[in-house]
Amino acid sequence: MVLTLYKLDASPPVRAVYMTLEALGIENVQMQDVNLFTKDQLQEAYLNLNPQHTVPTLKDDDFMQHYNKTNYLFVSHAIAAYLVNKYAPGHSLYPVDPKKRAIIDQRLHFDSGILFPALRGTVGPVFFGGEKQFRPDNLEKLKSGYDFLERFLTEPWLAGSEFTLADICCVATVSSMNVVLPINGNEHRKLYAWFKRCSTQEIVKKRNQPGIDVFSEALKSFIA
Ligand SMILES: N[C@@H](CCC(=O)N[C@@H](CS)C(=O)NCC(=O)O)C(=O)O
Repeated sequence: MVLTLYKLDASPPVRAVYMTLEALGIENVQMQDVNLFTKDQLQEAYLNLNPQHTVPTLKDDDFMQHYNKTNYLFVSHAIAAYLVNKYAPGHSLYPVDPKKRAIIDQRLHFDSGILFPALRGTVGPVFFGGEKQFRPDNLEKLKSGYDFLERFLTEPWLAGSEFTLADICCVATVSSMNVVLPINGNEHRKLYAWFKRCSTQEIVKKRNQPGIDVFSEALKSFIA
């Protein structure tokens, strides 16, 4: 198995893949930095790997052949699911039971379609557009994401009684949102408790927190 992960430590979707790799005990991964601030992702060589020019991108030499005979997979949720399916089928992070998996998939699509775009839309103008403040309408979208999560959380974890890919992918995003708009425990009680619960998980401490620290420092330097 030869895996290469194209990454940027501050990126929430990259951190979701880091946590998945850690949870599955996959260690043999070559790491390749992609500097979004110098627009490395728009270089032709990278576009050949990932026409959507995002991180993370996973190159798996054992993966099916695609365009240009390059082996790649992009979008963190697809990568996380692939890693479990390929290297630890049946793992509790992404169970095969259709009903359990359906709830996890719903949360993954929620992160992909609602939560992460809200975060990206909020920090993008600051990181890449020279703005010094978050726009109020974008902060409203973050709050709306918190409202949804508060209602999803009827059990300890986002997709039920077990920690799954739903928690991994959403906590990667929420931990960055929390830097921008701290979760208020009075207003979002269950979300606050879930976030604390996630933060005590070893994989979150080890593979998410360092990137959060980078994200947080970078954001401060752009806002200041
Ligand atoms: N839905 C994608 C989002 C990936 C994404 O937007 N990543 C950002 C960094 S956090 C990126 O690569 N931006 C550069 C670009 O879009 O050109 C995923 O889950 O992988």
